[in-house]
Order: sequence, then C-alpha cells, then structure tokens
Amino acid sequence: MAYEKEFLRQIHRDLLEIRLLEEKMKDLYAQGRVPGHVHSGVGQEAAYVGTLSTRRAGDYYKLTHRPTALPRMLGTPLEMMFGELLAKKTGNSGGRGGSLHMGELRTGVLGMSGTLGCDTGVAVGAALTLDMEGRDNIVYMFMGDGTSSRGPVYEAMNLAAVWKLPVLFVCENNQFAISTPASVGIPVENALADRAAGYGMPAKVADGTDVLAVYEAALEMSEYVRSGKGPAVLECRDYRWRGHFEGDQCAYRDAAVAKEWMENRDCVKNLETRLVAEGVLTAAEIEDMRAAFDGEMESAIAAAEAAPSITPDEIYDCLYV
Ligand SMILES: Cc1ncc(C[n+]2csc(CCOP(=O)(O)OP(=O)(O)O)c2C)c(N)n1
Ligand SMILES: [Mg+2]
Repeated sequence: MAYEKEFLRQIHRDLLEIRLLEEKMKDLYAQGRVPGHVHSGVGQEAAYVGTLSTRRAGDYYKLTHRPTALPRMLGTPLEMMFGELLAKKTGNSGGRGGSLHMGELRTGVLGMSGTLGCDTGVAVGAALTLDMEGRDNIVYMFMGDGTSSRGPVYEAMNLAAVWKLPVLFVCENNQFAISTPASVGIPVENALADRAAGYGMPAKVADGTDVLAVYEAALEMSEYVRSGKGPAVLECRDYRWRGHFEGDQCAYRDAAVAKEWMENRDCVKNLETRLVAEGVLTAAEIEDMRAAFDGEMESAIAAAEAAPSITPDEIYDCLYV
C-alpha cells in the first residue's frame, strides 16, 4: 500500500507516544508511586495503534487491561490519565479505577469489566444501538488470547453474526494468559481468527509487531464491517514483553525467546528504521519528539501528584445500587 508522508508521521507519533507512556507507567510503578497495578503493554503497541488508525469519529471502543495508555490516542488528556493512575480526583473515574479503567465515554470508550470476556456483550449492545440509529460507525472490541476462550465471547459473537451487527472483534495474541502459554490453553494456532468461521465471519491475521501490516489488515476488516455485511475478526500476533503484571518475574517462560522478540521484533524501532531510510523522518526529529513528549508527561505527572487524592469516604460514590 502507498502511504502519504503525513499519515506515516502520524502513525509513528501515536506509536511512539503509547510506547513512551507505557514505559513511564511501569517506571512510576517501580518507583512505588502507583497505588494500584500496572499491566504493561510495552512491545504490543503496534497491534492497537495499527487497528485504531482505521477509526472514525463516532466509533466505540472496548479496550482491555493492556496497554493502559491507549486513551491518549483517543483524546483523553495526559493529566487526567495520570490522575486516574495515581488515584486522584482529577482522574477520569475520580481515581476509583486506576490503570484498568482509563478512558472517557466522551471519546467513545465504553469502560472495561475486570471480569474478562463480559465486555463482549456490551460491545454487541453498542453495535445494536449503532445499527438501530443507522449510523455509519463500528465498535472495536479488543480482547487477549486468553480471554478469547471465554463463553460470553462466543454468545456475543454468535448474536453479532446472526444480526449482522457492526463489530470488529480484535484479538491481540501475545501468547500468554498470565503464565499459561496459548499453545497449552488454546486448541488452534490463531486464537480467535481460526474460530471465526464457526460464526461465518471473515478473519485476518496480522504480524502484530508491524504497525503498517496491522493497519492494512484492520482497514480491510473494518471496511467490511462498515459496509454493513456484519462482524469480522482481526488477530494480531505479538509477544508480551513484560510479566503479566509489574513484579511478575516470568519464571514460567524461556528468557531467551523473550529476548529475541524484544531485540528483533520491536515495533517502534523497526518502524523508525524504515521511516528514516525512506526519508519520512530524521533521527534528530525522533529525538526531539521523544524529549518533547517526555516533558509533556513529566508536567502531567507533576500536576497529577499535586492534585487531591480520593478519600476513603468517597469510594462508594457513583455506585449503582
Ligand atoms: C473471567 C476472568 N477470569 C480470570 C481473570 C483473571 N485474569 C486477569 S488478566 C488474565 C489473563 C488474560 O489473558 P489475555 O486475555 O491473553 O490478556 P493479556 O493479559 O495477555 O493481555 C486473567 C486470567 C479475570 N480478570 N476475569
Ligand atoms: Mg494474552
């Protein structure tokens, strides 16, 4: 596919920002500055950035617990994201959700259930709304390889297929569900793509470490969904660089394999090498972007740290009883 220079610069900027945010969040956690958990998505950014680069205004998103930084790409301010991460009143959920619950409804993010897989029904419900309102929009439903084996996922996929609803089911296959390798827990090679035929859905598998390969596959599948033909599946194959959560020592896997992915399949490094070789960006421009964004993140963190924390008597506010 031939690309405009501006498009390549934008997709690189998004990829780099999500990488730098993911790194910053794990570093803040290591420094003991995050009161909750962080599920780092470092190394997996291309699967999400490539897919979300096909989005249009008015689309809906069901994100997962990883990568945490994606709401940045969808328009949530950095100060609000760090506020949420640091349990501050300035966070998008007033500090109640933390890293698992980043993002705002205003940007199309429909929240996230900690009970993995149950979000799929919400995504299909949102797609029913889009369909009944006659809108030219779709729902991006992201899930991990482990989540792809849950029952609620298949009930929802079945209904979406029967009613031809506009959902793109995106499986980011990082080859692990906590410590369980996909090869042990999943009976097919491609966790969701190989099961799509059972629902009559088309599916594409992309190299999840190549942001442009993901973009091209996502464009084909999202255009199919937008055309009203029904739901589709996209599977992006990559590797979870970090532990399941920060602090997980990954004693259950081969460190040499992980090292190989990190050294040779780094989605940011590989895109930058290509764009510099093609004259789209210079190494100096990339350095400037990194420094400028680091400055933006540091001021947002300082503002978040200075903001008031949520107090124990407020934690039950906003609960529906
Ligand atoms: C229904 C349910 N079962 C178990 C868990 C505990 N849990 C949290 S994350 C996770 C692994 C999910 O793996 P995957 O879907 O591949 O996502 P990844 O963590 O690799 O991004 C599990 C089992 C949960 N949150 N919900
Ligand atoms: Mg996984």
